[in-house]
Amino acid sequence: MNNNFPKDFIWGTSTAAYQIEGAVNEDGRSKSVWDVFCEQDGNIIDGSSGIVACDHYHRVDEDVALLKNAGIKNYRFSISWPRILPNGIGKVNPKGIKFYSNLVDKLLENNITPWITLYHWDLPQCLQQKGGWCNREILDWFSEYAHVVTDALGYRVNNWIILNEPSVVSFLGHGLGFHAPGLKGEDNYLASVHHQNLVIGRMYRELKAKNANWNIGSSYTLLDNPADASCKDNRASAYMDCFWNRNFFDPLMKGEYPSIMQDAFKPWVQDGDMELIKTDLDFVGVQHYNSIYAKDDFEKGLFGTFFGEKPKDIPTTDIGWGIMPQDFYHCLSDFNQRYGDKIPLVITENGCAYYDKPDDNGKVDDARRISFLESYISAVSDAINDGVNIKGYFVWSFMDNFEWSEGYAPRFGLVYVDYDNDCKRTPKSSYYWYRDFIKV
Ligand code: GCO
Repeated sequence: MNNNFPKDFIWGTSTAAYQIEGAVNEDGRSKSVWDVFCEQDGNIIDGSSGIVACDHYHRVDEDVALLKNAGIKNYRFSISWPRILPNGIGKVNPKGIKFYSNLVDKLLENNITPWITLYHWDLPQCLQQKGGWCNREILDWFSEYAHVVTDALGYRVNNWIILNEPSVVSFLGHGLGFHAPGLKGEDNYLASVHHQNLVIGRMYRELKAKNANWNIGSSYTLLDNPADASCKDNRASAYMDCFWNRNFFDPLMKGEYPSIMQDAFKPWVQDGDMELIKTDLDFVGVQHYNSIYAKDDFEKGLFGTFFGEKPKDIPTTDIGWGIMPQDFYHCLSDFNQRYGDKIPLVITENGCAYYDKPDDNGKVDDARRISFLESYISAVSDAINDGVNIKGYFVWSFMDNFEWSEGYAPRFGLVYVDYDNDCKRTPKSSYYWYRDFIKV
């Protein structure tokens, strides 16, 4: 496959703190909601947690060298809030700052541009005890945290992602209870959506006022609009579309919640909120893996809506997620039609999970990942050719890691991690393929 993308197209890879760092009890870090969620029986399929993860906390030099050897020029990672502010707010932990400061220095020394996600799901547990995302005070807590991080790193870092996938935090974490903090119900769902939307609007303005040169966005899921997919259940499809896409993009781009959700959100919306949320971010980060189908389910679902079955004839990755690059293309062009092309998109995550392991010669030949990436990157190229304003693409993930409730079985990495052998790293075939593909 030839790389016909513009010369200034941004190619990168992504990770997240809790999924790779480990060292959860070291250097003054306090517990996050994910530590606590993992401790509770039955929440994580294999009973695992991020206690060790990829041990990245102790292997920064090795991991930066791996990035460099793949010619990766942009690396997206997240900051662990409980490492920086173990009490959620208040006293700053200098050892937490030092860890990320050193990582940033190492990246820059190797000509790798950092893209920092301020929040990738690991809320300090002490703030959860005060209501977490359901408490409107989180706007102030988040602001304090974001200023501590940007004060410490902002003179060397230009690219900021405020939140990662608020849809997952709300739907899986506050609506259905499948992710931390394990809350359920419509009220928790609605409060967490609205407060995350407000945090994005407020932090964009505050950080931009601090440094107008920063490139500031936020990352969202972008899933195929299920009402257009083969799903026949239109009521449930319309709600699913709201849960994954419209409850976030409509307020951000149009300053209003989708009409079918407006009454439900009313109790949480105060004067001026929608004006604060409607924001011209510098870029919208979009992340895509799978298409989601919907069905009516008034017992298990939220607003009577639960996951439906995907059609049987769809090819899948090893974890059963559909391989549907045409749906990715459709999402991107649909986004353009709904919201226009004024704000550039950056694909801040896309990737696939396969179980490939080292063969007898120690080689991890993940040919299926290469063909997955080729087909999805082609979809990005087609979307650009059809006028969608896309500036970059980041593979999820740089290395295999802790896949939340699914534990360690799903392997999304370009680099294999041998969890039974001191987290030894082995670049897979896709690592070398990506290196050659993005070479300028
Ligand atoms: C997400 C997160 C990542 C996941 C990845 C694969 O989108 O869920 O940003 O942390 O690991 O998406 O599921």
